[in-house]
Amino acid sequence: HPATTNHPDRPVGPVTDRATAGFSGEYGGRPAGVWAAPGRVNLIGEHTDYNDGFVLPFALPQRTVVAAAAEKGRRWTVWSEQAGERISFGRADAAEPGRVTGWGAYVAGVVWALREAGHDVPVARLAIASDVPLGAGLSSSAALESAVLTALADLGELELPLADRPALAQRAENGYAGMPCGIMDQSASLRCQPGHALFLDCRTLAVEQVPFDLDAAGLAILVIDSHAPHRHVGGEYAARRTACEYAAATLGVTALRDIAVDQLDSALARLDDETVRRRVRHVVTENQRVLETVELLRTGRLVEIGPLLTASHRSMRDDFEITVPEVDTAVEAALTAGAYGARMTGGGFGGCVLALVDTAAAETVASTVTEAYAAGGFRPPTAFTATPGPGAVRLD
Ligand code: GAF
Repeated sequence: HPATTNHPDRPVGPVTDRATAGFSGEYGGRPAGVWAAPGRVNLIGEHTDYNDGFVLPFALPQRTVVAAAAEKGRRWTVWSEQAGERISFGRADAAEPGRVTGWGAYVAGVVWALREAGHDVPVARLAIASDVPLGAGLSSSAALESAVLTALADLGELELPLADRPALAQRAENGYAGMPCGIMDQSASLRCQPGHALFLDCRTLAVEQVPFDLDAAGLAILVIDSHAPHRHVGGEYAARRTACEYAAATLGVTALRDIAVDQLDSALARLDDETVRRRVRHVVTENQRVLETVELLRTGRLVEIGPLLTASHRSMRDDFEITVPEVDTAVEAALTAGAYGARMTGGGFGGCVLALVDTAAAETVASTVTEAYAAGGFRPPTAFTATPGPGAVRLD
């Protein structure tokens, strides 16, 4: 993928080679296999997944790679290039959430979730390298879970249909790592296909691969990493989720998905808290924007999704209140520079902005954002263009 500006501190060499070399360096010999799972950007549909709603992510070219081999011992051993350390854990650790913490919790969590689901997980040695930026809202944790899950499923020849995998990876994160996320990121990392966005109904888990051929249309998605320090991410995320669940219970529905956009006003009239009303308005209108975006993409009207992206951003800013000045600045600067639409992507409170632009305009949009950052006194952003890549795969 053409980088508009390079990510700083990126290790040298292809990520696959780094994982394989890491395996040989740490354990000796060759891995039995190499697996990869991508980070994602979400085109539209934010904070809708845990409301049983709709999302439309696509897989990034940046991936997390696991080189691994089953082994006879009793402990899983895991080396991470990004963490610069090697950890190990046994069955008892993998049986009890909280015993492995930090980045290792995502690996132990996958072993835990698989075992809880009754699978005979092979003990293994793993070496992990990644190009997915950490803490940028591009789902580095889902990429890690998905790569490890895919590796262990193959090594153990586990009977595990693709459609069932995202829920297991999500369970690792909810139940072991302790983050109450929805199912979008793991679904994206595991189920996306090149050239397509993944339209996922988070209630039924039905998927539709929606064509999203940016190259053919002369368009690009510019991903701008705001580098805003993440503030209160975990607590704020959980608070949004609680507000949505409270609203659904008050309205007598299973989830906010059950409120259609033409029922919004009457639903709002039955809620007495202004903050809760705003949260509901975001979720209900956001679901509708996803449906409209999918409809446009099905008929190849890519440029026309721009206003929906921007409306999504304003809804996150004003109603869901999950943006920060850096991402608001990036969105407005991108629009000023001619983007068709722009929005923050991911859970919020920092992270990345995506902008739909003419390929030829990507550089200009990126530099306009950089200038706006300088004027605002923010740390410089970084940016790259992304086209939809593949979901989790075995590489070797
Ligand atoms: C984070 C979560 F992990 C997802 O499940 C989703 O809720 C997203 O925030 C917001 O749309 O990425």
